[in-house]
Amino acid sequence: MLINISSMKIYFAGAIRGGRNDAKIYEKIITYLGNIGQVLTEHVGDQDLGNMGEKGGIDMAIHKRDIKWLQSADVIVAEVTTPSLGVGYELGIAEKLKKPVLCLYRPSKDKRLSAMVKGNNQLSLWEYHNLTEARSCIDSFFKSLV
Ligand code: 6IA
Repeated sequence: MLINISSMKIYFAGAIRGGRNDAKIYEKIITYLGNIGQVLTEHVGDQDLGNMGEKGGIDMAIHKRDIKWLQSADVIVAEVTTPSLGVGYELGIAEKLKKPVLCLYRPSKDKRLSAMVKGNNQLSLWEYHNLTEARSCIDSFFKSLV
C-alpha cells in the first residue's frame, strides 16, 4: 500500500481502562508521530485522563467516534504492552479494514503479549525497550509504507 506520508492520518491506540501506567510513553510516541502525520487520537496520551473515561462523555459516543476515526485513518499505531480490550478490539477492526498496523511492545515477564496479536502476521509487531528504539521502529515502519 503506497501512502503520501505528509497528509497521513494516524490512529494511535493505547490502554485507557486497561490501565494508565504507560500514559507517559503514549504521550511521547504521539508527539513523535505528530511529526509524521496528523494523530487523530492525541487524548490517549493525556496523563490527566485517568482510566474511567471522558469527563461527561458517553461510551456509545466514544465508540461511534473512534470507529469513524479508524475508518478514516491511513495507519494504526498501537502500543500493546498494557493489555486492553479496547486496543485489541481496535486492532481487529483495523485488520478487517485492511489498514497497515504497527504494534509496539516492550517485552516484560508480567505482561505477556496475547497470541492473538503476537501470532497475527497481518500486524507489524516491533519490540522496543526505550523511546529511542520505539522511534526507530516507527521510522522503519513508515518507510516500509512509501
Ligand atoms: O479498553 P480500553 O479503555 O483500555 O481501550 C482503549 C482504546 O479504546 C484506546 O485505543 C482508545 O482509542 C479507545 N478508547 C477507550 N476509551 C476511550 C475514551 N474514553 N475516549 C476515546 N477513546 C477511547 C474517554 C477518555 C478520553 C478522553 C480519552
